[in-house]
Amino acid sequence: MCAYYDLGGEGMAYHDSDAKNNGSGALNPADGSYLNQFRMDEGVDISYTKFQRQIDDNPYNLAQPPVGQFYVGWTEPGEWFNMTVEVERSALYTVDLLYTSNRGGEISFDLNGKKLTGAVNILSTYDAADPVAWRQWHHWSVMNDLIEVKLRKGVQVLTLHVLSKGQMNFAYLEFKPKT
Ligand SMILES: [Ca+2]
Ligand SMILES: [Ca+2]
Repeated sequence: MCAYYDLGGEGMAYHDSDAKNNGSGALNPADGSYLNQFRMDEGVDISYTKFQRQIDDNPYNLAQPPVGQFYVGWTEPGEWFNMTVEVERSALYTVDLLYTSNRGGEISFDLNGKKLTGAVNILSTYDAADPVAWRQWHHWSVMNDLIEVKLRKGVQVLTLHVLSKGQMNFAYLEFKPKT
């Protein structure tokens, strides 16, 4: 889950363009609820899927996200975040991504601080048929086999970098062992 990126703050666990969380405690007002206040004092911008008024359960989805699914949004080129994971089994994994992207873009990954991939192209989920302008940020899709990564058993740190265009929402990465 991208919104469960590492602790440690700006410059250590992530880099974000502004110190404000534009989702938690802002777009989603601080009302005492877990969903609205999740990591509201962090710079990474977090929101969650809403199934009302066809926000994230809209007819332009290419994949249906779960309701109440946290995601990292308000992404800009140059931003990144670390995800420390406990790998149960050494294997070659394929990685799927649940996301939205209203203009396409590029991301890349590091593994344990070393470059893992070059620029990975993210397909746009823009759909001119949608009459609601802001909903271009809410057309969910899955990119299957986005990358392949050889992971060793134990604790590993993955970094997701936003390289170009931004405006992508990242919900989760799903790892499937290939070997
Ligand atoms: Ca921010
Ligand atoms: Ca941001």
